[in-house]
Amino acid sequence: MKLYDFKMAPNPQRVNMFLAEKGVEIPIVEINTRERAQFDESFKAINAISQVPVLELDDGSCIAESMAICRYLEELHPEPALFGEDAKERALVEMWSRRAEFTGYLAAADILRNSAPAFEDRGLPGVPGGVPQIAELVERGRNSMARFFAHFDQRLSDVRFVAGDAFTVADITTFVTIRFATRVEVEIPAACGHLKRWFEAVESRPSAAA
Ligand SMILES: N[C@@H](CCC(=O)N[C@@H](CS)C(=O)NCC(=O)O)C(=O)O
Repeated sequence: MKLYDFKMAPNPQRVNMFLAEKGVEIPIVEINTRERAQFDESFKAINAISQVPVLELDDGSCIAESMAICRYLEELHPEPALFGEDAKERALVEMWSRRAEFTGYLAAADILRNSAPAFEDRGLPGVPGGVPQIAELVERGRNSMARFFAHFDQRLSDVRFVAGDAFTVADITTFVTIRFATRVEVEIPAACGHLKRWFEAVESRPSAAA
């Protein structure tokens, strides 16, 4: 098994943190997306849409999409359970993971990809011909992030972790999203004390450095 990965990029970071929480190591093949390695023909044979991460199994099958990879790894290494232990927990993990990804991660990605000079012509991932930046998406992304912060702060006023009592993959997606947003100077607002408390706790886990 091997993992096509780029440590600087947020979706690979979700898988890396997941693996660290499980205590599992997989050989890494670095695909440096800053140097456009995702567009090499050899990598396109691994993932036709030129995105990382990808897990290649020993039989040559390739699994892309961070959450598909994590679900596969969860089945191989069930402990600690990071997708929930029973029907209710699994549903809550799914609910909060999707909210983190759709309202948080995609907004942060919109801000970065549509404003950073390094992402000029890279408005969307994995498009070799380039995608122009759209300035309006930056403002929309900032507004979405503000709603995301407020919503998750409210949630964390009631519970220890995003999906409930236990640390799960929903915390991983939320944490990686917030850390990613700091690259475009979007920080947790001072008023979101519950979210800040939670972020500092997750940041101190060894897996955060994976
Ligand atoms: N939905 C995919 C998204 C993968 C993705 O967007 N990966 C980015 C790195 S975070 C990438 O490969 N970017 C290539 C590019 O910018 O062209 C997942 O969850 O893994």
